[in-house]
Amino acid sequence: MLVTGLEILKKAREEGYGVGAFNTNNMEITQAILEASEAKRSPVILAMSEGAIKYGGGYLARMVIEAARDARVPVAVHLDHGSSYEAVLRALRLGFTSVMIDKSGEDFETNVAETKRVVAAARAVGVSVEAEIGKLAGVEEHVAVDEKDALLTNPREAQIFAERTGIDFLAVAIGTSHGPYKGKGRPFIDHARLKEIAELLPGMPLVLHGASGVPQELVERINRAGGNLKGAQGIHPDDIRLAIQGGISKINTDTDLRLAFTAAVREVLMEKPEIFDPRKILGPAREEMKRVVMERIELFGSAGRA
Ligand code: TD3
Ligand code: ZN
Repeated sequence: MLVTGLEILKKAREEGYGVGAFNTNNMEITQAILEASEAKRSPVILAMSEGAIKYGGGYLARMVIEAARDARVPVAVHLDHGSSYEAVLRALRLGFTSVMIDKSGEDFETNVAETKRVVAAARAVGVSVEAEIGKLAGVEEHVAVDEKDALLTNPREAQIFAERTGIDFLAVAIGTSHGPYKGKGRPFIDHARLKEIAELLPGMPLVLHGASGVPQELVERINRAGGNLKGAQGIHPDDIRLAIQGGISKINTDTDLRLAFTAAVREVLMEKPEIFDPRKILGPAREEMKRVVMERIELFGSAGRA
């Protein structure tokens, strides 16, 4: 059933578990996410970026929303990293039940003002809003400590931002980054900073972007089957568990599904050179992604919560 993002995340925050927001841009990914969530009796968030909406056209977005309606678990359809008021309005018109406006790259006052406009529009049609404060990308090991501090979310600023904008959930920067290269060894996650933010924003569901685990087993399979993903590294499962305890309710995962898809497709094409039926190539990829989503659901603690 299709529900708002807040309906899913409010309960998650109160009961102390995380819910996965998995990115989709085609039918097989959508099916993998929903089949896994139904199998685990877990609520779930289907995320689409502007790029994904553009790639698939309006009918892909409508298909994703239809699939969410048909699902036997609560599903929110969410705009990921909306870049403008106009992009949010397009998502609202398509029927999304949750939107993110990401003006974290702008100065604080611009971020507040733009986010407020989106909250006003979304509120009018009962849709939940996520916004971001702090910067995710570029938190590399060679960045100096004081620079790092400037990039990560400032707890007091987060509190003021949430009060002034009226958002429903807040994305924070605590050391994660997008994509398969998140740092060397175990990337540092600033749990102390998260604790401060959560204390200043009691009850507010917090969002962790760039949270993929980048399973080494998948990286190795991709590399063995002709890929090249040297040095890929994700967020440690213990850091995900700790972050959920610390107030994170929505955990964004895209890279892990891309890796699962790529591993399966590479292996099928390499091991079965006689096949040419798209279903025989994409079917195994769907199964591999489903397996990854089920694992993530177990890690987040959302199994059985639907
Ligand atoms: O917002 N997203 C998904 C889009 C990022 C492109 O991969 C995330 O925060 C997912 O992060 P991750 O760790 O899966 O790249
Ligand atoms: Zn993100």
